[in-house]
Amino acid sequence: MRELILKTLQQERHISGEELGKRLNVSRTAVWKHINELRNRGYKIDSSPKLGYSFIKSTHLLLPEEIGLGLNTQIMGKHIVHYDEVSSTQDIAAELARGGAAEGTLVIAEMQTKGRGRKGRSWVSLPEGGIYLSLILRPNLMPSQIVQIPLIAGVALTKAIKETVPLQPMIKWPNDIIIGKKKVGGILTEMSCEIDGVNYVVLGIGLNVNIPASLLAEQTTGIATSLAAEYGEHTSRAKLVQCFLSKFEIIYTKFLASGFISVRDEWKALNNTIGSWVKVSDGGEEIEGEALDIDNDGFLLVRKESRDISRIISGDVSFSNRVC
Ligand code: BT5
Repeated sequence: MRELILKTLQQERHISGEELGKRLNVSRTAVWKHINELRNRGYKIDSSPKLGYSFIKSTHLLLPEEIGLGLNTQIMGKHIVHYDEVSSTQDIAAELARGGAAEGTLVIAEMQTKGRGRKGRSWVSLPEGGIYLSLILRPNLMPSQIVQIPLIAGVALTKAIKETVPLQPMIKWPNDIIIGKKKVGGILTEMSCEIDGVNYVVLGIGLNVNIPASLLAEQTTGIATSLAAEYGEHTSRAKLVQCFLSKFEIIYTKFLASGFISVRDEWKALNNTIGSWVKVSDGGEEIEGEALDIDNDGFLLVRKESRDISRIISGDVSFSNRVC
């Protein structure tokens, strides 16, 4: 109902409580309660006896109604759960998934106290400046194919950023979004599975949007950047989330139907890894060589100095100045 009220308020310049109630088939008192709730959530809505209610300004929070309004997806983000603060959106989403939440359920928070990356690393999650979201997926895939999900999510996220802000982000294999040499976003995929099938996947996205460069530098030892630091202007996080969900839905549908091969060319067009001299470590062994290509399963192909080619499923990439 709040979403419908907002939509109507944004369409009309002014509207009385009575007319709003009539259109949405609720009482004037119910309208008044919803308007107050919207005001409490940061929306600016004026009211006057002559003109009725007037919509002045949206909230800056990533509220479900703010993301839902104008979202053109069929599955992704059709159910949204919003928190001001959580330990990690991944944990909440996993709990919901275990309880049977539908594919596309989105958990989003203004900040996280224990945001995490891969291999137990932490993700710096500052209040109201970033996007911290987890999306529940229920793909009919083998567990071994789940490593491809961060790759396709990277394509969706990079495309969404490019469409929203005049910047040139790139994907660093396997799960980083980079602008220049700094990291602006990261992707984390966690799953629950049996030997022969996947129960659910939680796809986590962290993106530094409106966080000042100075704050990030303090917290991430200079390796991170934000859209605001690069572009110099504030970006609507809600628009960016909408855009990501819509792009992700298209790419995910294609991926489920035809595999990573159907997204591979788009991935290649957006990545900064292939063609570079890289060191890839997976915690133990380190492989150094030229990143030649990504194969149809999402593995990175690295040609070592010995000319042998390694096929790498996951790891951390660092670049060296050496020319291939
Ligand atoms: C990632 O891990 O890049 C995946 C990050 C996923 C975060 C999202 S937020 C919503 C959801 N809920 C969660 O709890 N997590 C997901 P990894 O490749 O392991 O990179 C982690 C490394 O990135 C850290 O060790 C730092 O070096 C760096 N880092 C940490 N916070 C950062 C930030 N805000 N911006 C850029 N780099 C950061």
